[in-house]
Amino acid sequence: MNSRASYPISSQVLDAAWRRPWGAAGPAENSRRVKGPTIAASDALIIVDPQNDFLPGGTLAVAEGNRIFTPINALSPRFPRVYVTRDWHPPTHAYFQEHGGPWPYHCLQDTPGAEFSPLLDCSHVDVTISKGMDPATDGYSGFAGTDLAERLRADGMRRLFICGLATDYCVKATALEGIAQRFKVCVIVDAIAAVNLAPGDEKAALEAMRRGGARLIVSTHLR
Ligand code: VGL
Ligand code: ZN
Repeated sequence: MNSRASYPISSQVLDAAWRRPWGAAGPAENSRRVKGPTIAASDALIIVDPQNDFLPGGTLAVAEGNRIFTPINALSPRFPRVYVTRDWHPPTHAYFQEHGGPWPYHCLQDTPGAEFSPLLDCSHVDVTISKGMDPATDGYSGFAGTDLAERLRADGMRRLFICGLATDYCVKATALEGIAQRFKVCVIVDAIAAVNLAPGDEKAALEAMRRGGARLIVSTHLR
């Protein structure tokens, strides 16, 4: 597969993602000597669903969700354009358990659970994209039913650096759809976190993104 050939470091980053070397103190593996991509004028940072309901205390909490904010807040001032998506559901959405779907109520429009986490520094966000409004589709991808692709193209963006929540749903769907939309896609593994309904979900999602052509990177490798 040429994704592997073009990105020789990717398998090391995948290993690092299982071992989770990033902690408060910062890991030896995150040495600046490792060369990651250099941020360019056509690079977009896409922050997926950094919302209260996906964080500890929320209705669909990702256990390790809060760890994404240190790397995200450090990166956002360095990108030429920053896009944030938000899950923005009507209560009638078919995938809520109340209507026979898989999920508890979360990110209902105009509720505190749908607000961005106070841990997110929003001062460098250029564009907010709302998704998941159509009650008939899952709306996991930031591209689903939105004008994200058009906005990115109009802004001259060609490569997407994806972070946020959750690895196994909206991050994965957004990364794979970004590739399908002909963008280059990098996923920042220390700036995402998984729901892990089943224990292997996170690993499977990372592998699916890599197989699909996404480059997995660590935030501190970016130059
Ligand atoms: C998400 C489940 C339901 C996500 C959104 O942001 O990953 N997951 N809605
Ligand atoms: Zn949702």
